[in-house]
Amino acid sequence: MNMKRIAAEYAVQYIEDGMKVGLGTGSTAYWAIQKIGERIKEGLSIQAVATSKASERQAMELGIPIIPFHEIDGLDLTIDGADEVDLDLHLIKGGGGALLREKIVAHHSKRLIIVADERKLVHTLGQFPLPVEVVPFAVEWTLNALQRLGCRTQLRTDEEQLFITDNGNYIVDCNFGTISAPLKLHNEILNIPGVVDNGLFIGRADLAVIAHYDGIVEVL
Ligand code: ABF
Repeated sequence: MNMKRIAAEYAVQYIEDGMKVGLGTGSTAYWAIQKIGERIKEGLSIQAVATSKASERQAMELGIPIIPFHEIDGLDLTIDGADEVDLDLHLIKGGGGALLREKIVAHHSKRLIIVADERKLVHTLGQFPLPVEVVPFAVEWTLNALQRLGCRTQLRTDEEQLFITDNGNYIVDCNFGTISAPLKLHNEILNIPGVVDNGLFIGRADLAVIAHYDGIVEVL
């Protein structure tokens, strides 16, 4: 079994009957949703919201009850992936282009459990280009403002077309190299008009389930 699946299935153990659950996005969260679907067939009773159209489709195919946001005022638990996890559990997310919905869902969850294989664990964030969601209007000026923060920017494409998020925006991948002050950078980026949000999740994760290639599952 692959490490992402081991981490994801381990985290699904934290889900209890009656919970309201946030479903993450990406190839690791995929396995958590699959496992939840299995548990639903065994009688688990939960309500869920998804952090992307892709995860929502997967959940509905598995019979996981997806509920409208107006029917609940928050979530008990969200299980999601990440691109980088540091030892303070600060994250870089957004490699899958879903960072805005992921951050909204994480913000309204009592617990956020991150699932990843050991490759995602880093001492310092930034090796992975930081995804930033921006509106299309005046995007060139927004790119310039991001570059002035000290990064090389790349508008994300998908099969030679500009990548469009579920929210109709663009993703800019920002190469900072290393991010020594993630909270400061997070706030500087949010201060740029045209930026919707960025993939720095500072102090939002409560737990990280890391699957190592020697078979050990580490809970941070
Ligand atoms: C999603 O999962 C994204 O925020 C993150 O980029 C991605 C991690 O990718 P994967 O689990 O496919 O390695 O939550």
